[in-house]
Amino acid sequence: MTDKVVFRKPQCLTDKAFLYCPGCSHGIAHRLVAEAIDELGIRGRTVCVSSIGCSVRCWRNFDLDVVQGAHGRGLAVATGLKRALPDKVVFTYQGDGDLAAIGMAETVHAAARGEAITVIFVNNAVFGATGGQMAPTTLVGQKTTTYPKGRDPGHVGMPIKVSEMLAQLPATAYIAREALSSPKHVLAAKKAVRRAFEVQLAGGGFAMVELLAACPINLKLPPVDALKWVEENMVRYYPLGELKSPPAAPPARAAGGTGVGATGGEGAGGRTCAGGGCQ
Ligand SMILES: Cc1ncc(C[n+]2csc(CCOP(=O)(O)OP(=O)(O)O)c2C)c(N)n1
Ligand code: SF4
Ligand SMILES: [Mg+2]
Repeated sequence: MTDKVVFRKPQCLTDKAFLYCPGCSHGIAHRLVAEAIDELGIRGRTVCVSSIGCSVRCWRNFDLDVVQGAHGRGLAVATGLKRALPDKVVFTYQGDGDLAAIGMAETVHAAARGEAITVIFVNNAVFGATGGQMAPTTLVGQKTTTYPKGRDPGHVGMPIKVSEMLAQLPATAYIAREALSSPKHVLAAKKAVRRAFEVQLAGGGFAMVELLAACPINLKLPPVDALKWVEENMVRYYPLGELKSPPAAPPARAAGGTGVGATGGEGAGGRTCAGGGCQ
């Protein structure tokens, strides 16, 4: 009798332990990305552009080629990679401080150009790695080290809904938001992550999945309560689901082109600081 394997570590993950705090959502996000790449059979030609937040050392955990994009520059690095090597599957893995604060310009312009890149955007509503400063995504009233009395919209404005903003750009192909707060939501997140890779493989343009995530250490909550906080507070402000999805066959684009209206081809082309100070 042979054993039937029902669950195992994805091939795309190394044997190295995650260095994240207990209850951190980055480990779940890594697993979903790894599973999607395994299932699509693209491990040999996928390149990750890593973040500079707590997940800066995701190269330890992804058994893939990984290039580190300086803080906020992930989508500029990924643009160069995809345009130079259009046969590669290129994705960025970025936090909210990275993608939506210092990297907002790179994000908006890569999306506006319709770069054929997959973006995994892990939004935990805070600069996790550097000790819990306010991010553009920090919720109203949420206490951070830089706004200890809570975010005051009269002073710093409302949190930015990045997915909604990018979905209205004509050249974006796929934009979805899911949460990593419960098994039901994690399953939905897995589908969205896979779809974001499929869109790139089918020759579509910019594809992003925003994953609402928990940073228990900076929320100063136990892991289970941090997940509840995501579900009760983040999901209320950042609604889940697909904001934009291409029809079954997404518009094709020319290798090396900028995406909009092009045809043919597959597409154009440390250290981790868990809860503490980082570079
Ligand atoms: C150019 C540059 N500026 C600032 C920093 C310091 N820095 C490192 S991580 C980080 C915040 C990361 O927050 P986020 O992207 O939300 O990731 P998280 O740790 O929350 O997953 C900052 C400001 C840096 N590494 N490089
Ligand atoms: S500080 Fe937050 S984001 Fe960073 S590893 Fe810890 S829980 Fe995760
Ligand atoms: Mg963050």
